[in-house]
Amino acid sequence: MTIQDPTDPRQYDVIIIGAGFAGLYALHRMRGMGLSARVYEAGPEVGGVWFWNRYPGARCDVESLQYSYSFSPELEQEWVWTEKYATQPEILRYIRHVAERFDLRRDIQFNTRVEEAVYDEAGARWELRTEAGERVSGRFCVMATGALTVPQLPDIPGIERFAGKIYHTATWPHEGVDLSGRRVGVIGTGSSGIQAIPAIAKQAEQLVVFQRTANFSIPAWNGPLQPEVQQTWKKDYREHRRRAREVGTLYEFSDKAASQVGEEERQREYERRWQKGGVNFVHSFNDLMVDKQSNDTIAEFVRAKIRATVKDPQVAESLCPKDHPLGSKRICVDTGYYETYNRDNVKLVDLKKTPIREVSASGVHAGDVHHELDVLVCATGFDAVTGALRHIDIRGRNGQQLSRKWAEGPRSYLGLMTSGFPNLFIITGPGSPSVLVNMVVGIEHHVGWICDCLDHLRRQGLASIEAGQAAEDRWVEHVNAAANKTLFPLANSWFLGANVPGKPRVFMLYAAKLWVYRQECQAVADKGYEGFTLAAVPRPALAEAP
Ligand code: NA7
Repeated sequence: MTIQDPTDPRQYDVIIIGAGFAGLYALHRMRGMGLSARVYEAGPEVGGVWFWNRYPGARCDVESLQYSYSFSPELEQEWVWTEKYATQPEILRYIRHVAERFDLRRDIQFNTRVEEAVYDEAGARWELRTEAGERVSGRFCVMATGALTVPQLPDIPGIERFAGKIYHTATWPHEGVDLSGRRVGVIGTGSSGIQAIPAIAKQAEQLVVFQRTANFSIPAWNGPLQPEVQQTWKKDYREHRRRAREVGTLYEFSDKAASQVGEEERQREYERRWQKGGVNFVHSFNDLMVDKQSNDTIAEFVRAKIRATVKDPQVAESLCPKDHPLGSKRICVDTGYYETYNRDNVKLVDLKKTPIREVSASGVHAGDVHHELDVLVCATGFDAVTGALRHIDIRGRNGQQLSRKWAEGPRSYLGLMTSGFPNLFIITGPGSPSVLVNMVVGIEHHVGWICDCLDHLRRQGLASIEAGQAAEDRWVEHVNAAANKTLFPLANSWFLGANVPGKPRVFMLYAAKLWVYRQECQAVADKGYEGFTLAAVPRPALAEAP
């Protein structure tokens, strides 16, 4: 028996917002539990961030064999990845394949942006309103809205006067952009800029890069994924997945501290890791994210690589990051990024020395120089982690607005729920490891926890769960304490909301090891959802398990 009201087809057990990796898996699992679930997706297709981010060079910086669902052994065996790091089109093909294979589309409503979600206390339901005015309701609401979904445009004087085309990397035109013969400016040198710049440099007549903060980037050494490598990995997939659940991504973690080995051993290890490439570099030693002096040694290694690669010493010096520890901003992974600055058609503008004064119809004025441009590419990032939630008017008990509650920074319990907002779950939201680990692993964990929780409510004849205030306060302190043990707070990063003017500066992620976090979540569940308030509201219990 389902509790869906047969007289009103728009009443569901669960409403899921977003049809990216998180929303699709939540739908699959909840449908499997016999719940009526409906997904609302603003875009016209599945994929979330992988649907929108189509800029030249866009690819994942987690290896493709790991950046995929683990819930179906058949799926992981049948899907064949072509490169070590998958491109955006390949990841989107994979997500589409998952939607078809598990027949998910029939429960997804596309082109539907949810504008408002209000908790009706009397009925114990979430009432949602879409942009088009449609109203739907669900006993539970799952925010699968993603951490990097609200693009951040730069607030530069005069930008609206620019006569050429302006593109943001996160909303790149689906038909592509022909940049040949064009004078292109790129603002931003985070992961997106660092991936896009080498690709744009090959197409454009001239490329001017406007850099506010130099970033650390590690070579990907990307290439075709050899069939024998893939087959060997797939033979052991269960074990790889089991270990990934403990650590997020199967990097090679070191049990040595950089501070405890000699200079020669440090350099040897850094060089070995550099030659392997990718984010794994950050794990060369186990104290790099907690000991500034140790971090200085790896940061200097990368600066030496930049100086050895970039021919113009002044340009090389501008490209050397000096104002934040390596890894305290999201480390970048590139293909030929620093080499790109040796091309004749590429110029770097160091905004620390020559800030942008204004944008005019014909280009960008930085310092005393006017750079004539036909196209401006903003690789300026996102209103990250909380952005998508801030853009929906979410109101909980007593009409409390989530954006008001989080005005001084997000507050959650386990990163999964927030007090005053019963039956509202957030996937990979603030207060959880979120973007600090492989997102697919984090998503599968959260969806699994939420499904176990719904199952518990159903078995106990309960219908409502809400984070307790005291438990939430303790969790927020715990998350802050974990961050303060690391070097993360030393950078002006989007992890802290520092890239969005007016956003409170709070480290939004839980920086503990993934296995610690998973154990903490499990312990709470094992103790009957300790710290949460569970209630049997006067409504029928959830549908019985099939
Ligand atoms: P990021 O990492 O937030 O990078 C944005 C870049 O844009 C960064 O270099 C910013 O400099 C720069 N920026 C932002 N606003 C301005 C203005 N007004 N003027 C000049 N430069 C500016 O976003 P990405 O899209 O590259 O990457 C996001 C994540 O997506 C990535 O980490 C992966 O996980 C996938 P700043 O450093 O703030 O000085």
